[in-house]
Amino acid sequence: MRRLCLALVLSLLFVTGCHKFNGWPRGSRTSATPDDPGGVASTVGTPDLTNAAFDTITDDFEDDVLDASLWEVRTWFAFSAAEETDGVLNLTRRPYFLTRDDWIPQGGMPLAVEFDWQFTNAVNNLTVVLRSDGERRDDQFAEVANGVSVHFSGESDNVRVILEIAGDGAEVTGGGEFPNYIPLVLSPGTTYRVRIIDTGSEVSVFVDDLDTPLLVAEVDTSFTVNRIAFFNREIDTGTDRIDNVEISGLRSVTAE
Ligand SMILES: [Ca+2]
Ligand SMILES: [Ca+2]
Repeated sequence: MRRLCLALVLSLLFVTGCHKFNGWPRGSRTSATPDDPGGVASTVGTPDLTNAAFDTITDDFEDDVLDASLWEVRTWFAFSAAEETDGVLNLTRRPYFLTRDDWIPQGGMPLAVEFDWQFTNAVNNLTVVLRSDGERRDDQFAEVANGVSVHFSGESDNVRVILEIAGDGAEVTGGGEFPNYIPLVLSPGTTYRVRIIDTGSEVSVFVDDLDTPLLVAEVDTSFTVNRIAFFNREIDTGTDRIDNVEISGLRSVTAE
């Protein structure tokens, strides 16, 4: 009996030993476990303009119901949320808040995106992605895979424009004081009016002063899918509040 007990104890020790600590999983830095592995297929190419026509949409987020005719929400993590409450759109921990339709920037008909933005924690960020399929990178952060990102960093106090092709982000040369970004102090609790104009070859970013761009970035890569996505950080850094969104340009309505 004693020998049997010893064998049991030894085998238990062996089994326990097999489950030795192998380091934290890759997502542990953010406590993030993606619900979806994501895709990184590139969509570089020429957009289909067959059903595109000039249009303008607005949303003031006043009725506590997200307008499914305009928007789609993709949540990569169990804790991500995009909710229409208190008269604004609240983004928490990296949902992708996506236009349902394509908005295609063309030289003769620039795309304009405008909105009010406020964030609640000094280290939060906001990214607005143009010319995007709304797919995420296959990593633990769920940054966007494809499109042209305009990144507003409350954490680093700057604005950057980044070209993403299959998750291979490259900063785009801008026309500001610095080659790849423009410094801008961004403070939590302040409401900013943001305007982004995309001609298809140039992305101009305005904050509060809607006549003078802060940053003009040359980026002429065209994509077959041209949705617009808004998202914030995946870690728990409060909420980004978006309101009074206005988008105008060539809209290609997605079939039901
Ligand atoms: Ca609504
Ligand atoms: Ca509102």
